[in-house]
Amino acid sequence: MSSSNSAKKRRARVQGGWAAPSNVRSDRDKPKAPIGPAWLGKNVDQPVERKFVYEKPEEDNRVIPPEKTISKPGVYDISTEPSGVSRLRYFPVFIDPEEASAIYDTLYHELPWRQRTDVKKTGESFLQPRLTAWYGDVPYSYSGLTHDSCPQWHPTLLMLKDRLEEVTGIHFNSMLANLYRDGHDSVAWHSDDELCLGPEPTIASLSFGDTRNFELRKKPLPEEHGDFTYMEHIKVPLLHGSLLLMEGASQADWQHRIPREYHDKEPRINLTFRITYPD
Ligand SMILES: O=C(O)CCC(=O)C(=O)O
Repeated sequence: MSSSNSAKKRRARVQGGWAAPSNVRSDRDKPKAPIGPAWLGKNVDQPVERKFVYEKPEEDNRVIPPEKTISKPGVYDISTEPSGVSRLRYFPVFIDPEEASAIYDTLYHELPWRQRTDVKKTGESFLQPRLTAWYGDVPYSYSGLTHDSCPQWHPTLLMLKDRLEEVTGIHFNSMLANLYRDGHDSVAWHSDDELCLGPEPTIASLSFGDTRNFELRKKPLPEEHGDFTYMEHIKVPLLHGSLLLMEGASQADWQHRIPREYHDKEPRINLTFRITYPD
């Protein structure tokens, strides 16, 4: 349907319209000169009774759900859909603050941090507003950029990977590190749903440094055309030394981001451990 036709239809839905039986042509559509024998147009040319029909505009009674905050340790089933349960597990003190500070210093100085170029859906490229580093036997590609494989893990990362494996029972083989230099650094709404991460990836996210808000929003149904207004929103202020696990359908059904802050923030390092499968 063309956009002008759909605009007309929309107006008619709100204000009402001149209705005629749908199997009858309007005067405007009538052929100028008779085509074919007279009997052919017999029914078509009957005078039509038309009356104004008022249609009440559809009411939108939905309410915007209030944002929820997760700050206590626990297991949170944030949604259950045909795709499965989306589950978060939050451990605010996974590593005690003193050890977390030592880990932060090591990673800040010793990881090969780089600012990479990302590509928007429009094809426009831009510098990511954060620094990153990738470790894994296989390369990792998303939104037009590729992190080369890096199988030589830093010893501190290996130690953390072992600790996570003890707690989760999962043998992670890759890790994306993010360094947010200050409150201006951020990561935009996205899901970690690349094919190479498998269908229901478990992502283990460790945080060091200043607290930043990790936000999640539920994905709308296709008929909402990307409108997130009425979708649930959750905020998790990720503390120094905390662990957040995202499991099940949490990448299929939710997006997440670290928004830019409008007041001063110290740097923060985030490590997201994953299982990555070769293409
Ligand atoms: O910094 C964070 O906590 C989130 C990082 C993230 O979303 C990602 O690496 O995909």
